[in-house]
Amino acid sequence: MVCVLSEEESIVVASHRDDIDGIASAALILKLYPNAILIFTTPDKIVKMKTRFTIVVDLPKPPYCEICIDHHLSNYERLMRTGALSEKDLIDPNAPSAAFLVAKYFGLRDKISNEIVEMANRADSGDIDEKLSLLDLYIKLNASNQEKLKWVARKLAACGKGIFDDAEFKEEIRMVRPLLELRNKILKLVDELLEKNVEVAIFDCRKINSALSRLPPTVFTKRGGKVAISIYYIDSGDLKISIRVGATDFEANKFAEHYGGGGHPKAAGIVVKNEYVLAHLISDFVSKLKAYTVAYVEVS
Ligand SMILES: [Mn+2]
Repeated sequence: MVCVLSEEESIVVASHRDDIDGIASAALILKLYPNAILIFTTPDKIVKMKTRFTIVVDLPKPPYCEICIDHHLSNYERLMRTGALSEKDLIDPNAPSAAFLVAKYFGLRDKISNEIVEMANRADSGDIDEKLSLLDLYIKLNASNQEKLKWVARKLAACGKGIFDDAEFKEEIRMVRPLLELRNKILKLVDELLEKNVEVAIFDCRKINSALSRLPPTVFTKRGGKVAISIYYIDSGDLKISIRVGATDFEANKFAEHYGGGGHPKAAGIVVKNEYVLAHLISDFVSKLKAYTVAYVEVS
């Protein structure tokens, strides 16, 4: 599928702000439309936005959107259910990444585009080496900084995997290096819990850098754990709970909705106003999953 948009000046693109796939998808669009207006955001925010988007990538389709390109099953199911899927959209839950679909949609086959897609595919499948980890952490650390995210998307569009040899990029990621150690520690911790047959984990991430706060439950459920949550602070100073679900029928969104949060069955989030609500929420969570072996872990 090759699609060429005409009026480049008015192209507004939204992409996922938190990971390599989102930034890689934006980078591919920049290769075609260097003057596109980029907005990096989150799944919960995009669906409430009233902006007219030309292209929305790696995110659920918002109300005013010409083309949505995504690989999340939850987005696909929602669009099928609401009848909001259009002929211009490309939603393939079997695709290895959203960037893969962007390249396919626009017929991008040059060397740099292929490298960008490969990086996104590896990142989304969890096949991450040290270099990709640094890029991922850099993105997470700058998740609320639009300018930094645009900068890295442009770098990626210009250099492909050559970004890792770029002097400016190397300088930028120096501050990320210390986090790499913590990241490896978290991966080891998760494996140890799974070896001990822990099925449900509560990760208290209040003491670690917020760039890594959602990593423990994500990896835990990807590697065989049933359900996991992490507790951490967000920019507003409020507490946030992220819920991730593996191979079990516990529904993250149902649980989250009860506390004013939301999401989909496999991933949801809740903003908690105080410690009292947090205590209640955790005891409720544990009692709903009492059939499993539950562990509480303070990550530091
Ligand atoms: Mn993705």
